[in-house]
Amino acid sequence: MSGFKEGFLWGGAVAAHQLEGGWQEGGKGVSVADVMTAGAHGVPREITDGVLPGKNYPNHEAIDFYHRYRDDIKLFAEMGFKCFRTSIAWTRIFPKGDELEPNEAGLQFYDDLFDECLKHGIEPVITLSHFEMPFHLVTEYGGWRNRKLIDFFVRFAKVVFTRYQHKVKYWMTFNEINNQANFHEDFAPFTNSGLKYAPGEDREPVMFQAAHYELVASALAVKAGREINPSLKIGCMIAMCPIYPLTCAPDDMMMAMNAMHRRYWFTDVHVRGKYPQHLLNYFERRGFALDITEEDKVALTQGCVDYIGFSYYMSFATKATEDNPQLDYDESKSLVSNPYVQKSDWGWQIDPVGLRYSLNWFWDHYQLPLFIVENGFGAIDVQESDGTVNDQYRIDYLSAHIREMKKAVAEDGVDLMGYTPWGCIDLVSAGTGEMKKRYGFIFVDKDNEGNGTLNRSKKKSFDWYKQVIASNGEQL
Ligand code: P53
Repeated sequence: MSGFKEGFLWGGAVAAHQLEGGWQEGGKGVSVADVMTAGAHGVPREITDGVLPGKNYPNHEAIDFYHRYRDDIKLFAEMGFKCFRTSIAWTRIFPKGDELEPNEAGLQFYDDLFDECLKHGIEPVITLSHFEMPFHLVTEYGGWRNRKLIDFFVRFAKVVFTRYQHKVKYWMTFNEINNQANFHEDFAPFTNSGLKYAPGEDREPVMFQAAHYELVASALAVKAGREINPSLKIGCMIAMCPIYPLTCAPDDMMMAMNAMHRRYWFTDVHVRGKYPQHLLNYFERRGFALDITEEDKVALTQGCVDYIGFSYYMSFATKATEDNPQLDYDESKSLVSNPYVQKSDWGWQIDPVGLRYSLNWFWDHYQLPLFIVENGFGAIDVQESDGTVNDQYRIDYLSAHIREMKKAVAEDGVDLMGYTPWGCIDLVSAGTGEMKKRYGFIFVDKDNEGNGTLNRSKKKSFDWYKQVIASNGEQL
């Protein structure tokens, strides 16, 4: 017996901005993803002041899913997908973000998309905000540093919950809300929260403030969703990269514990509806005066999530150093290489056992159903002359992770709802903007410069994953 429950949600995951394209179709507004150029491993994506001529913005066309989704969903159905995780581009519904009335053409697009999924027996799993908030909310309001964004987000959430309540049961509020724990770099603050920092600005309290407004917005959305339809299941979405101590030295262990505190407190607030004491003490020690009202605190307790969605790609490691007596975690400086695991071409540490550990960690802490909504191997695929792609390395990566996931369920008793590998069809990388960092079971003919036919073809992993689903995880 594999241990995966009946109705286990096997599927695949994507996000609107990384595959749809059609960046100006149907009245869509400019999102934060539309003003990011292509980078590469070690070369950050440039965040430009609006859309500038002569720059390469890979998300504008992406893989043109906007026009090709019917054929793509047919391929997902052929693999036997039970569910398909994507996001609703906020800018299709509220092009600028602060309008009072939604854009009907955008709403209709997702009606059609969800109908197409349901026609094939595929259940849509929807993220509300996946690195694609309206750019207007950045230029006009300063992104999530502004409390007004709570209202804009909740309006958006209510509109889509109401409209799609009979088509979509599973929702998540903010994708990888905890990426912004890495506030020293520019990428996560901008993609998570539309934050651009002034030179020399004290970034950390701004990050905590933005995250707080998002957590309040998430809680209010959960509450509203339940009022609209009590059968909706609304979760959070956390980027899980468990942080190991480099050695068993007690200070290394404490450093790892502090690091986990600093990256995963977001889950405490989503699940328990309140801040952990260690974080409140930290705010006090650092003298951060945050705008957290009594009303906010009530809202947080009333919008606790139904399940925990999370991504898992890699584990991290850290160690204590003498110049850091308080053992504070700074994600841009505190990570060290783990000598026991291999790395991908993009330096991501490959650690299938870390997935079993993560499942247990979440389960031990929160006892809420878990949903692995991203996992996968970004790699350079080579198309043979006959068009095939022999991506055995991807099969090896995914099967090793599914084996560990199976142990977590069958041996450790974790409650797992489903598994949706990331980028089930090749798409634009979020971190680098590249096409060449591929995750798919389906190859898309397009390169980093935007050349290619956009034709789709099956990789070796396509048939492999089909058999995994058909056997409910027995045949790996
Ligand atoms: P890419 C960092 C660490 C873990 C997951 O990432 C991350 C990131 C941000 O890059 O993002 C998630 O495309 C995210 C997806 C993204 C996917 O992982 O950089 O939810 O949007 O595409 C893979 O290789």
